[in-house]
Amino acid sequence: MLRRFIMTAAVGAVVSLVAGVAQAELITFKFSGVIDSVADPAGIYENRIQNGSPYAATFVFDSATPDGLPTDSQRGFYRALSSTIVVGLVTFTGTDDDDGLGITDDPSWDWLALGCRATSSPDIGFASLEATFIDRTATVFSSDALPLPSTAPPLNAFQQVLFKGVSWANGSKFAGMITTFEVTPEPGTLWLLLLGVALARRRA
Ligand SMILES: [Ca+2]
Ligand SMILES: [Ca+2]
Repeated sequence: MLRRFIMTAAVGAVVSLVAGVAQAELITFKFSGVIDSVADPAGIYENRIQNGSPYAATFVFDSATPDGLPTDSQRGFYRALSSTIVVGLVTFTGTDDDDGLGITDDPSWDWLALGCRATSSPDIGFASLEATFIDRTATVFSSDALPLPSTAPPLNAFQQVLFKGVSWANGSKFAGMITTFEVTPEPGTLWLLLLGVALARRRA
């Protein structure tokens, strides 16, 4: 009897914990591809970013982050908790409040952008980086809410996608196609959810 009570209390605690986590879940936006255009007259990238370099980006959000444009129902902006983009042999790390996701849901097009101002390692100065996803059928989004893992569209729902970066000091820049795009819960959050399911099943 006591054991059953303890198990019930434990399951209740985990379910409460999972419910709390679900309300403020960490989610990641990831995209990747290959650089196919580099303009670097001063040679600051040397051989670290060049045609054919792969890149991979990760932006982390709190799913409960508020819309920074609350009075505009067709546009939203959601600040990221962190952003990291590895391009070739250079790691760019987002630095400030401009890091985030912009979304447009209006009659003429639906549009998603993930961008950041970033420092670089090895140090080649600050850069602005941005990925844009455009749907000219205006059907992939039905609101300006932050897309969650359950509602995020697949990459092929967009007709026009592009990733680009510009270095501030000298205008050196690069761009490339986007070949993967996914929105997922953070692994830690997923583990808690699975634990909750396992305990609930055991209880039943
Ligand atoms: Ca808005
Ligand atoms: Ca729309």
